[in-house]
Amino acid sequence: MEILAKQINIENVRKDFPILTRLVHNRPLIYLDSCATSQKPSVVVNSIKSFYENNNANIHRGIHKLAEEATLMYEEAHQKVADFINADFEEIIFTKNTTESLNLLAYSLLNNLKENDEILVSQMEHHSNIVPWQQLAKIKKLKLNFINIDKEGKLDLQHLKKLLNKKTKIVSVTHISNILGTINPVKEIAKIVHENSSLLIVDCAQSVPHIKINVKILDMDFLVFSGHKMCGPTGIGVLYGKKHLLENMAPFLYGGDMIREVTFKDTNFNNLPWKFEAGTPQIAEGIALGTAVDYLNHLGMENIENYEKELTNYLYKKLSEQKDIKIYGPKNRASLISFNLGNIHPHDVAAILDSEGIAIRAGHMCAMPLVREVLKEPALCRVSLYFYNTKEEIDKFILALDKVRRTFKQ
Ligand code: C6P
Repeated sequence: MEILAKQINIENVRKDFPILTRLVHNRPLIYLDSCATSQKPSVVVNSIKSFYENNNANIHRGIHKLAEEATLMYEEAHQKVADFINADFEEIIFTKNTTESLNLLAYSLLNNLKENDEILVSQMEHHSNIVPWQQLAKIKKLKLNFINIDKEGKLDLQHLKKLLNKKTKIVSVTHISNILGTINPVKEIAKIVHENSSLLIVDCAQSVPHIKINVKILDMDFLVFSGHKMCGPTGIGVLYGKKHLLENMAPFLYGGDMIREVTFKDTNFNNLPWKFEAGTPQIAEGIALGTAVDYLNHLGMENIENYEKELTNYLYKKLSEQKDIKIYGPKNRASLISFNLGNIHPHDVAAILDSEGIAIRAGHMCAMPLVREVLKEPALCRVSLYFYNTKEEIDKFILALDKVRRTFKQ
């Protein structure tokens, strides 16, 4: 097996992921669907097992030993996530996933908006960054506008500038498109948005797992991501917000743990971040997310980024050599490629590849408006890579496309 970047010892890394040795339809699994969810290293799986076997208790409630341990572990996980993106402890709220983080923001921020205020999102958003705004805009009689993308699949910053006006209160865009692989220039967008005194939310579901994020440098007001796409378990997500903004926002959910004092008449809310974490949270999942962060730090985010860049360039070259393949999105991209193979339906492509043990995603990838209304396609195929993939897997995938062609006589 060829070792690409010196810093990532791919043979050792793959040993950390037991699932990568399993067979699918009697073939070695080739997992090319990490954008949907990443695989989990043993340390993360063991972290959940160990918590339940050794430390399980509710947090912020008991004064017994187990409760103290669980609380400490859960709070330490917040600190690890905060350090990972250069935020402060109070600025990290654990949610269920990116979707819940965006809903929290929509419900909480829209409280303060008035009729005809405007929200801007882009044409390349995932449903989770469209539907909450769309539905609440209807109820509150707000306007939702969409920033265009250009022919190459990049965000049209001139159009963003044109759309911004005094009524624009919130701009919410993705950092990396889960369809096009476009990497949006967040720092530049933050400058433009802040010059208009609007708030900037960035959906980092597809960036935090792959590239080093520093909230102080990028200067977004809020950032959201999911633990399960970055080696963590499902059921745990993150909302980062600048402290002064979170302090002035109303809670999204009300109940236990998010309060300081409750009387029959009224309630005082807890300090950050707990004001936004009502009820018993995902304790084991939060702690395991902390372990995932340790694991990524141990590999080094820069090493991950460099290795994935090399793999992506290789995949892009191989796919572009095939005359019947149409690639969507810019050449300079994140580690995912959406494509179509001749006139073969993406579901058929994915099904034949699956029979070869190769997992890709096919469909609209939860970005129906982009796929149908902008790209004018019913569906797409998508290969998405992570640091545990290899060039050899890419070669096998490219070879398997011939089987698809033979099956459909193209
Ligand atoms: N995209 C994909 O296969 P959740 O489901 O809440 O963890 O993540 C939602 C989400 C939000 N934004 C972006 C840019 C995303 O890519 C996703 C999840 C997966 O592309 C599942 S649809």
